[in-house]
Amino acid sequence: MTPQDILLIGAPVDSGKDRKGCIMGPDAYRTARLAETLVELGHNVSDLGNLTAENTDISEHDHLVALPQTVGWTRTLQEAAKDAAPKGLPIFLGGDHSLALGTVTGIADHAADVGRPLFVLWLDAHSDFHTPQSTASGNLHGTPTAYFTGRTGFDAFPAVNNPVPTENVCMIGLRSVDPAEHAALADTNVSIADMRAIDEGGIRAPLAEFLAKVEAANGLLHVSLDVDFLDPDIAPAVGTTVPGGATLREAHLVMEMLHDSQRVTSLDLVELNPFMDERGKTASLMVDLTASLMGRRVFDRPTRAFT
Ligand code: NNH
Ligand code: MN
Ligand code: MN
Ligand code: MN
Repeated sequence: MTPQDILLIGAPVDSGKDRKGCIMGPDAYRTARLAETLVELGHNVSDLGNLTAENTDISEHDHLVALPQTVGWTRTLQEAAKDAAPKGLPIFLGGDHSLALGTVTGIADHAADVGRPLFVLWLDAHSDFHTPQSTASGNLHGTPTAYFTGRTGFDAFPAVNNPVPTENVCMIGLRSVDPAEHAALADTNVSIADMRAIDEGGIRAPLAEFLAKVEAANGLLHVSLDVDFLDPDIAPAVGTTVPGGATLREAHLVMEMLHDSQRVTSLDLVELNPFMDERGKTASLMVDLTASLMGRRVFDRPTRAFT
């Protein structure tokens, strides 16, 4: 396994929805021994500590939750992502999913700097494809995929210099998509494997197809892992649980395939709400999944058949 330079970047973003608690996410990952686990796998790990959101002079919005704070986080995280990407593999320790407004657009600027296309794998129960106008909840954690693909309506936010083409985005695990998102996604080339597709054909095929595209284009790959991608029985520490999520085995297979691809260049771990966890089990599972992504395995394949 090739050792990598991994940068842990704490992003205790809690402004993307009403329910509080994701502010504790970065320290829960530290408590669950994320850094030590990655070091044991042979990687070089630097924990850069936690970021704080830039102040803005934007006013509160009557429908959107905490708009000024989320715009501030977006600015901070764009800069942090752009700074970190040339130095190694950044892992953004969330924080709610609104952090991806900043991480993905910052990484996209980096990709443009190095002249490589950026691909995004969105592992989530939700598509997060709302604009600030279409969101019914006003929760901006439901908007990052719309923002980084260049949809209009994000006037309060920094202009997106390098939108990610929708054909470079793959969403796996969807089972809660609002009508406005559904309608908007129909006009895009986003690849989608919802839970029905996974039930019928398995989780391997859509991911393999997407990874082949990344490989063919010599792309960078950003992975955004929302805790609610996972079934709430195994990952209860999230505000928006949706039954029928990915199993432990499906999730580990995704991570192992991502490792085998050697394509992942940045990662978000988002929506962990430690206040809702059961004896740290969700935080520990997220650390285990990250370990699989970074090379932990039981056997090198192919496993020898016992005769
Ligand atoms: N679609 C809903 C909304 O916009 C839920 C989004 N919640 C998430 N996204 N947890 O991953 O409010
Ligand atoms: Mn700037
Ligand atoms: Mn999400
Ligand atoms: Mn979600």
